[in-house]
Amino acid sequence: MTAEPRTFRIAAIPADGVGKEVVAAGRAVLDALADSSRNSESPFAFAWEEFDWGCEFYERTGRMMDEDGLEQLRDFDAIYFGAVGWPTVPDHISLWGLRLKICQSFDQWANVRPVHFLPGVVSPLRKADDTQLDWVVVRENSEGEYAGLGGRNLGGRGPGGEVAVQSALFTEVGCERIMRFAFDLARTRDRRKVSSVTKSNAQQYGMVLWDDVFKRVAADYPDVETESVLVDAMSAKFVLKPEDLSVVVASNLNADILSDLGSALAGSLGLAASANLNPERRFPSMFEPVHGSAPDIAGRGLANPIGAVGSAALMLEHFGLPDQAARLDKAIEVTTSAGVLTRDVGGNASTEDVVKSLIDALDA
Ligand code: GGG
Repeated sequence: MTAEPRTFRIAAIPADGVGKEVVAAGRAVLDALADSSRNSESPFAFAWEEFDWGCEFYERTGRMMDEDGLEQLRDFDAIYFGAVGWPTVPDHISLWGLRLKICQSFDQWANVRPVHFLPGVVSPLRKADDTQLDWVVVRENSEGEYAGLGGRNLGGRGPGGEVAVQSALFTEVGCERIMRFAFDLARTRDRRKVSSVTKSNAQQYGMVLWDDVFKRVAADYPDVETESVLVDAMSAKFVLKPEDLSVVVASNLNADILSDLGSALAGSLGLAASANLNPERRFPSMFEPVHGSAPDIAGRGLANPIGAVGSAALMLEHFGLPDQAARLDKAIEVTTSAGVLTRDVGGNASTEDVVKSLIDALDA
């Protein structure tokens, strides 16, 4: 007699552009993985519900998601997200109306973005040839430069007279929790090191608080090496001395920029996975590729699904299925090393070709 599968309820939000293609791709791979567990001792399954929110929804309704969208999402085990943004809707409306609304309302304060170098993918980084490179950017995902505090005024002064204020918010609670998260993560890695990214020479309030909290938290982790590096120097270090990195913790904006740099150094933004975690599990966490909606290639079957499938692996880890996550990661490596690569990484495979290869490789 076979056991009843453990079923995970997942809200899929493909949203815009290539988000639709990569979420469909990720779902196909995850369903194949679940199918292959059917006769095992621990079968699992996914119950999907798809939401058509995004920029087309906005054009029809004036909203990026249903008014009670957060209520609808609250009881899912996880959210599987594609990408947000389309040229017909201002980017700040689409980002704040969907992705940031979910991240901030569900207190998904830890955004984990591994920088992973894959076999068969040519990196622009000289050292990628012979040096072991593997680091994780931990992005503070609830405050900092994305606090949404500020405003525009004085437009009445006439053309050229308006002013805008955009404030960053740094709280001790926000800094401390993301730093402890980074240190705990470092303790699980071969290299126990946390690099804090700062800009306290110029930003003498928020970033000095950030540095103070980093020193205080570091004292509780004497077994973990630390460094504090200015964001400008850290961007140079990503290129020139990446072998010295393990866990990089940074504020919302700094980590967003640095993780894009890291993905590009690994070969393409299309490869990069991410998890927006509510570590206390009071709300569902959200898993999404780092890349955006790529309107230039959307709908043409050219999108790289690896970032979305890598994000699915992070979701499986979050569900406590590390062996299944490892199967997905292995299938990704088998696929890239066999040269089944989309255009962004120098190949000519379609999204569908990559999905087929990933599914075939699940039992590799
Ligand atoms: N899948 C990631 C995504 O859709 N990103 C859109 C974007 O513009 N993000 C900017 C940000 O999150 O800072």
